[in-house]
Amino acid sequence: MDAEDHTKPTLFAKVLRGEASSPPPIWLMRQAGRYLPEYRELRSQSKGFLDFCYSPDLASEATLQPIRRFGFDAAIIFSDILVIPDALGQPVRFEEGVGPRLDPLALDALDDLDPGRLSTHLAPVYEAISRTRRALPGDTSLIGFAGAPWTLATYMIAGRTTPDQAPTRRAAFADPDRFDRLITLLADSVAEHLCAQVDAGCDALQIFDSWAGTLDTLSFPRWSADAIVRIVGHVRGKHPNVPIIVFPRNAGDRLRDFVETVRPDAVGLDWSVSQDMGRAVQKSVCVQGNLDPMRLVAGGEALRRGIDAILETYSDGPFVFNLGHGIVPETPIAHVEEMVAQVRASSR
Ligand code: 1CP
Repeated sequence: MDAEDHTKPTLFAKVLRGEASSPPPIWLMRQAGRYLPEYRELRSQSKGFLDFCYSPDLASEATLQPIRRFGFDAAIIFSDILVIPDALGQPVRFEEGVGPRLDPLALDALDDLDPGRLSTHLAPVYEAISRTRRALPGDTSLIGFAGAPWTLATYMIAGRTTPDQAPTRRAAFADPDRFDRLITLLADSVAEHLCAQVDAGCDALQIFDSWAGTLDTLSFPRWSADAIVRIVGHVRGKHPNVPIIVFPRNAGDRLRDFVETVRPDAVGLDWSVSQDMGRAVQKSVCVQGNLDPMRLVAGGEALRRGIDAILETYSDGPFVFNLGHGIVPETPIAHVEEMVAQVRASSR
């Protein structure tokens, strides 16, 4: 791939700013990863998953692989949301077939976290971004990302994935003042990391609040929406023109208030978001996503119908084609090719 001029706004950037496009731009959450044989081959060259993320050559190559294969409109830098706790001094390990493992953080040990380490610890991520930007075609955007404070806190406090985030909900309700301090520390760390990714060459950002749906009605505004408001404020203060996508997974009927409070440039729709809700939020911001990743695994009629329904619902306004959550490792590559072809052949 030849590096080209990337000073012109890409199709993806124009749509995030509110233009409608048919066909829409397309990329996939977790588009680099285990469903690609070339990723599995590259990954076997590195011992641990985080070592892989901190190797600029490998991380950059993994970012470019799905772009070469499918020509997506945006690349997302190959990294992980858990680099933030790792950088703050709470080491993260990934166990094969098990997932992330951390020594659980107690809320009375917050002073052990050290935001002063972020920029040095994460320097390899920024190096990977600069290399990737140079190698990408000019019409392909490069997305930087981070986890939202609530989602990061769930891994830091439980030390692992849990189905309903009960350990973190209990800890937060038991000691809300200390939990607020953790959320604020994370919001400021995330804002710093996102700004550094823009400085290194990213032209759009996504904030993943993958576990937003586990918060109750009282705590959702405080620990999901308000924490993200703080991040968006900091990032826009430094980089007013870089579009920000926020993905509050399973926010349910709180999505409308979330969008009004956070005012992102775009909002990611998980696959449970109804057409009515999706269209209502699309009146004020660009929407992205909504396709159940299992339709992409199944393929055939289930996939074609799912794609058609989403294009029909959202193509009149600003819309980015994507899944309602990350692509799963068992996804057949042929189904991804068919999906890209169907989306690119569509027009209003
Ligand atoms: O060895 C491997 O290949 C491990 C699998 C893997 C991959 C490919 C992990 C471990 N992380 C990643 C990369 C990753 N993670 C990206 C890369 C860029 C791309 O999208 O192509 C991104 C954006 C993420 C973001 C991420 N990591 C999220 C938010 C999105 C989501 O899926 O909700 C979360 C929650 C994580 C934590 C994480 N990292 C890895 C795993 C298996 C998990 C999830 C564990 C869980 O289910 O809680």
